[in-house]
Amino acid sequence: MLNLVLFGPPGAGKGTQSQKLIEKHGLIHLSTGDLLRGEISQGTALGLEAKKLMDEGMLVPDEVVIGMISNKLDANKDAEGFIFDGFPRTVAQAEALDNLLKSKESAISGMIALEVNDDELERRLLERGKQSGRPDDANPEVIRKRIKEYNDKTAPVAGFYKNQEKFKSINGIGSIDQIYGAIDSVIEAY
Ligand code: B4P
Repeated sequence: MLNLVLFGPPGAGKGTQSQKLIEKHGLIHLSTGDLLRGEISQGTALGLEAKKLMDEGMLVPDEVVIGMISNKLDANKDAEGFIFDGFPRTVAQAEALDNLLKSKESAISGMIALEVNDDELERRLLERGKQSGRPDDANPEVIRKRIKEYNDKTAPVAGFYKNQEKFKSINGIGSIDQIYGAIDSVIEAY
């Protein structure tokens, strides 16, 4: 079973590369950002609560996203593996994921981190915001807040996987295909 964490700051290319990976490897794509946006578009109570935080560039509470991932793991018991995109985003989420997978006699195979500098992140997200209408991509202040949240709360998750010798970092600047090639050669080694 291949369980991959795709890691990196907002706009690093996690969602973009996940789409290519699921086509080739037949894994289930679990993006907490997409799941939360699904709740928002359905107008659920969870979605309404999440929207306020997401529009300000803040993280949604751990218990909310852990609950969503737990439900998805239960609903996909026969999966050949998962790509976790945008999760875990805190050390508490990483610990919870380890426990959820352990209870299913499984584990994370590895984390691949996409390295991209802040100026390029801001440029990409503002560009996406022009077409997507995502409120969190439209405003430079919110984008900077998201990058700060990443540095404060999410970056330490890399240490969690380094301690388990499951961390690999990749240059996230270049063409989408070049970056995909680099990710794929890491996966081949698992
Ligand atoms: P996400 O939906 O995960 O948002 P993201 O980090 O912006 O997505 P991603 O990084 O995948 O974007 P991509 O690079 O593909 O989260 C949104 C919000 O949800 C968070 O701020 C938070 O509030 C909440 N949330 C989600 N998960 C949570 C969790 N676990 N805990 C708490 N809160 C949570 O795309 C960016 C752009 O770059 C695209 O336009 C793409 O085309 C472009 N791009 C990609 N690769 C490129 C390349 N190589 N060159 C040029 N452009 C490229």
